[in-house]
Amino acid sequence: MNAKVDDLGARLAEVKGAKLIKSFCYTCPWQCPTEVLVRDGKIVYHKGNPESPNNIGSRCAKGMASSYLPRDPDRLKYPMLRTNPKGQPGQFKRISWDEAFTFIADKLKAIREKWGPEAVAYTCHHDPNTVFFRHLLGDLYGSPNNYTHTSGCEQDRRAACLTLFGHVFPMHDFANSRYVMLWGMNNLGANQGLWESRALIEAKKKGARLVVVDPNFTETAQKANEWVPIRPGTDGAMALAMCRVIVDEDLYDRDFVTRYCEGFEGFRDHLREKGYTPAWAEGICGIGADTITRLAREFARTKPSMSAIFKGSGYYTNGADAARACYILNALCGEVDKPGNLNLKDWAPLAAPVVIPDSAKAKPGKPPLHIAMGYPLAPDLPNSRLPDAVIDGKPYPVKGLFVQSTNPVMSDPNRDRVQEMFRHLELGVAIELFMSETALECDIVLPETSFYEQAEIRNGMWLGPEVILCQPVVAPVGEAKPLYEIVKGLAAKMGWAQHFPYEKWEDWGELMMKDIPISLEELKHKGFWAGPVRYNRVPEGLATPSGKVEIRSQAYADAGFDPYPVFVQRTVIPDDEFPLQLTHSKLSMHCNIVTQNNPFLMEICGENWMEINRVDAAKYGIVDGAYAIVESPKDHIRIKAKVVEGLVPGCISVRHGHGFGHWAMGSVAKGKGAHSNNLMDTHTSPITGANCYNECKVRVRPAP
Ligand SMILES: Nc1nc2c(c(=O)[nH]1)N[C@H]1C(S)=C(S)[C@@H](COP(=O)(O)OP(=O)(O)OC[C@H]3O[C@@H](n4cnc5c(=O)[nH]c(N)nc54)[C@H](O)[C@@H]3O)O[C@H]1N2
Ligand SMILES: Nc1nc2c(c(=O)[nH]1)N[C@H]1C(S)=C(S)[C@@H](COP(=O)(O)OP(=O)(O)OC[C@H]3O[C@@H](n4cnc5c(=O)[nH]c(N)nc54)[C@H](O)[C@@H]3O)O[C@H]1N2
Ligand code: SF4
Ligand SMILES: [Mo]
Repeated sequence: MNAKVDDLGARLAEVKGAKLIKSFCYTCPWQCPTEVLVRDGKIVYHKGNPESPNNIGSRCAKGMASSYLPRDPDRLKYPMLRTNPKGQPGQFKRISWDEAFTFIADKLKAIREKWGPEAVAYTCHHDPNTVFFRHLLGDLYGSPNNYTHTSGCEQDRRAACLTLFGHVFPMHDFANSRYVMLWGMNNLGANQGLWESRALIEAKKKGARLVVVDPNFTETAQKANEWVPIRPGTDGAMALAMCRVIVDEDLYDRDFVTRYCEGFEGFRDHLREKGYTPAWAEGICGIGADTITRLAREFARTKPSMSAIFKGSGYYTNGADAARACYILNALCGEVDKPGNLNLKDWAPLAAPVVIPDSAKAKPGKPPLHIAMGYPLAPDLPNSRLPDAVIDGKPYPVKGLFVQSTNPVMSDPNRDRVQEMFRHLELGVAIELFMSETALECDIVLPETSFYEQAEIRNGMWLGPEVILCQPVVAPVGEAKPLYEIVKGLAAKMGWAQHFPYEKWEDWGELMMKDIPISLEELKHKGFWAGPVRYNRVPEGLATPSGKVEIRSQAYADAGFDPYPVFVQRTVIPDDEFPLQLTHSKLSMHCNIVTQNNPFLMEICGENWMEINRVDAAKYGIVDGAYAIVESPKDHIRIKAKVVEGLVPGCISVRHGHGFGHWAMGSVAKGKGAHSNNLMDTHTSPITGANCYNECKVRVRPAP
């Protein structure tokens, strides 16, 4: 007891008088603003920024545990150059930054000379400061292939939002909603953003009805008024049938669809011609026609309401139109961008951190890969098709690849093919915190600083326009550099030093802030700038080709698809030999791949597992808590089983499959849990180019 009191006293003394620095957390993509207390170059305490409208002072366990990052002994400390041939586990030697920049610049010049600038591509996930690389590789080098990792993430949702609303990333105004229908969105598991999750719970306390459509009885489903246990990959059928009820029973908002929607009448005819009725959908999704009809009536009659998706339907090849259909429910009922709806958030007018004159800009000679690959509607690179370009030269050869803050060997489907891809590159560069599985396949590995060691200014993920600031609070680990310094060093070797003239981060920070109502100094003091939340932007005209909500999409028609959403079956259907459908969902205590080397989080959740329904478990001899073998036509994994009641029979759910089973990364992460991404083949959405992680059939048996 006394020891504890003494510890507390010592802790308080440490915190008292420490310097408070406003920053943000980047452990997951939701970037909660924070306050970090620093003393003698060490983080002594940190918490959410109580003034910020997003997280209002709170942080999740992942965020709180994240201050381990700058102390993690497994972090990369120096640039490393490969010393052995590719195809074997990489061996590396330490080199200087100058050698690293020279090596990369020489390769970049050689590739441009021989293959053209488009033969170099860039992908990232958590995209701290990626904007600097875009100026270097895009504007100056001339590659049109600067991408993020969206095809591994919410590519279908993004495409649906762009098509319908001309908006890339609507937020969710749960707080004001009376009826929330979530399609495979597990806010209380993968906390979509603390403030959104909190707003959802608050709305529910105030009496909003929450309906969760998900094959799994998730953390969010457990808190819902109703769980709709849909069969995997069938959301499109159910949403289209709900649309049909709303149209046939005259429950739609006539004024809204007439004034602000493109193609309502055509859609009504389309639903009837295709026979999209609740009775038809029942046979596909396993939800009774009477339930579908009732949900449609409830949704249309309760206002304000919201139908929202994130990743759930996007795990399948038919996910793009499922996403469109889920969102059209909002449009039919006139529930778009009003309080309690999807919010077509304004972005803060952040300027570029560097100014490249037009005269210095290179002109790309070829279209970007996603266009050349035949995915004109893809909002980002169909990255599981990248191996086709690298290995087979289709649609054109890619010879150089930068991967920053992304670990595609772990996170993309079909690991074998992704590893094979890296072995065919003339230049593979990983910009990483750890010697990741992907870094192991590269020629050169550059250590980047973590968000505790660098600055960044970016748009925040809140309803209103918001600028958030990340400030360096501790010294870089080893010789790690922030991306803006890496770009500057590389630019100098390429002969473009004059375009990156900053000496310190505040120099580019000032430039970015020039159109924001507060100065950089004020931003440092406050940590964020938030503008007013706005609603009702639909009458102002949207950023779609027609300016309206496009229920009918000409862009789809031009690309050879039905201009209205249709339902087709997913690609991989279980059979006698592989009778179960593989599905995935994320864990509350981890975020993707970035958290498994954190000993605190690993103590709470040290391995992943697969969930299986009691009926299937009995059939295949699977015992709760024991290990099982999950086998697909391609590979198998050994994973702990959890026998549950709440999972649709006929499928299993692997929790956080891509973030466990590390064979590299760090000493804490290595060897824990199972990695499911080599079970599946490459399946890509024909419309958006999204990776389809659940297009996979499996069988299970007890592990020997
Ligand atoms: N704690 C935590 N937070 C995170 C992350 C994390 O790893 N951990 N990751 C972050 C990232 S990168 C993202 S993209 C988001 C993801 O946020 P979510 O999309 O909410 O997360 P997932 O767990 O992928 O949720 C997918 C859900 O879809 C369900 N599902 C599977 N197939 C179907 C189907 O056919 N139909 C329907 N209706 N549902 C289906 C799964 O059972 C699962 O519950 O979360 C972010 N936040
Ligand atoms: N089977 C299956 N696979 C999936 C999913 C699934 O549900 N099931 N979900 C998909 C989803 S939604 C996503 S978003 C992707 C995510 O997968 P990825 O795009 O690979 O991204 P992350 O998992 O966030 O991070 C990968 C790497 O970034 C490094 N890193 C972390 N912070 C920093 C930093 O500040 N700087 C640098 N340079 N590196 C850093 C980490 O060490 C890690 O190796 O995975 C997808 N893969
Ligand atoms: S929700 Fe994400 S950004 Fe916020 S504290 Fe948790 S890990 Fe950090
Ligand atoms: Mo994601």
